[in-house]
Amino acid sequence: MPVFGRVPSLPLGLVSIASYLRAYGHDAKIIECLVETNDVSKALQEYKPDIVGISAISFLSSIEAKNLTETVHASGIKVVWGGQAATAMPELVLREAKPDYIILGEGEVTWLELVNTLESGGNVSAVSGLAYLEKDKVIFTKQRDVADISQFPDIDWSLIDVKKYFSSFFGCNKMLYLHASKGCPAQCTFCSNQTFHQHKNRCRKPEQIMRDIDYLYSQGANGIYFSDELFVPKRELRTELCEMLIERNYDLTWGCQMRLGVLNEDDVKLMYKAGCRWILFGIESGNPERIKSIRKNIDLSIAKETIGWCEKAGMTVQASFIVGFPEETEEEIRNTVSFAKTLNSSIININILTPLPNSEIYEYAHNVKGFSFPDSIRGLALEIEQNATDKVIVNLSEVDDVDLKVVHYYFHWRSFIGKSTVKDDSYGIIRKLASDTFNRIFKHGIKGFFYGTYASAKQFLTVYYYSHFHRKTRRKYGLK
Ligand code: B12
Ligand code: SF4
Repeated sequence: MPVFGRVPSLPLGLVSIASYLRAYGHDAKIIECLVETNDVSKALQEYKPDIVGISAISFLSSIEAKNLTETVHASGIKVVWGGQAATAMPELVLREAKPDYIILGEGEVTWLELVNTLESGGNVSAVSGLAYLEKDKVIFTKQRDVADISQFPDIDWSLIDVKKYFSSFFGCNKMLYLHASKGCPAQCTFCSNQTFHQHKNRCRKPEQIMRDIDYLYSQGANGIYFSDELFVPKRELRTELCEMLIERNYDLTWGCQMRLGVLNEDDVKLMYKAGCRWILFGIESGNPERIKSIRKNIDLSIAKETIGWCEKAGMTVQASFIVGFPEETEEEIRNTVSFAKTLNSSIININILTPLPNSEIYEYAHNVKGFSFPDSIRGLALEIEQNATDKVIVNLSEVDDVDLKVVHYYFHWRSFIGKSTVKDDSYGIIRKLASDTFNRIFKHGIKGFFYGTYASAKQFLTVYYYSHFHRKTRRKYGLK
């Protein structure tokens, strides 16, 4: 039974780990609670696994992961957690949810070593990349280096039915996530990805990515959102992939996340020809000093030109900014707003800073503002993660909370009503977003319809309130 109000999304992490295990001679199966079964006990009785891995990419999903851990333990089976959230707060997870082990960072290689060690009766303390409790003490084994993912086996798509994960995004109604590369070499102080990927970008082989796209397309997919923090920064690999896509000439569009300074105009034209129709640039601030202090390490002076190339080619560009940095002033925010407006990107996002676990900015929030994360999974999920970019979780700046919200929601509203500059597309962003929302609402039955309508209406009213009232604040930041 689909969990009410939640859209299932391709569990790429689990698929990648299970494919890896199968390639090395182990049996593996994916039980997807969102689309396949709610009766995990029954599934366990049927399959009889020796060990169960649970994916905890977020604290929101960790609430269910905790219940699931109890169910699996009740069948006398060992439980391993992995994913971004489990890696970010291992001690809390070990003490509260009580999995037997947490695999820190990427799961493939560690999982294989762990099952081999358990099978042979070896000592798990020799397996790098693990955290576990021993006599109430948290043990961390040696840190594991990130893997060379270009050497990973092909994804075994027989593990799941990809059609169950189609969702709507940017006009595609059968969109799926896929990873082409992983990690980002930059070291932004507000980002949590850097610890996870140890500042290293690694790319899968272009022909391997293409085999995945061939398969997903054969199953009916008409959109791919590359989940990479930074989409294939190496030009030769990106070009190889784009050329294969051009040769295939599929009726399929895709989107990705990029950093300023990676693409030149020819790259942009090639990506467009290969089907790229939406692209996100994280720019964060319009102030060069702030760019330096958050170690974003981009050149703001090329932003307008780069975005111009993409928009001219026909892509919808989302330029993403943050307000609420430590000691940020009104003037700084005004500069960011006016800089953002000069870029002529189809969508401008201005999010409110949230200190994330494992980010350097959390240290500041903690040491200077006395901020601490809630000490429970539920607290982290509901107080921090849920709608994080819409809420002021801790205000590190020198402006009022309401100022941050007005700036954030004003741009939200603009993207609601904005017209897409996509050249070969006759409808605007609002129609795209509305069609995506309706598709999602209708796909999930009557309960989904009411929940979706309620959530959308609530969101719409909040956006409307902050973007249309508070005139004085709007004027202060040059928001007409
Ligand atoms: C696609 C995606 C989604 C999809 C869901 C993907 C899915 N079903 O797995 C959707 C859109 C639904 C989504 C939603 C959310 N997401 Co999200 N998402 C991503 C994204 C862009 C890619 C993940 C991915 O598929 N990567 C490719 C696969 C191969 O790698 P992977 O998932 O990391 O898996 C590897 C490891 O994590 C580990 N692993 C994963 N699972 C397991 C399980 C076991 C047992 C083991 C051993 C290891 C292991 O091994 C895997 C293989 O190497 C990441 C950012 C990123 N680039 O990683 C954010 C990210 C994971 N999301 C994030 C967040 C915050 C959310 C939301 C809370 C956002 C929100 N406010 O609503 C929700 C929560 C949804 C939920 N119910 O959990 C954060 C997590 C931050 C954190 N906790 O530290 C990330 C890191 C983005 C960010 N930088 O802020 N997300
Ligand atoms: S460029 Fe993006 S992914 Fe890379 S460290 Fe900065 S915020 Fe994180």
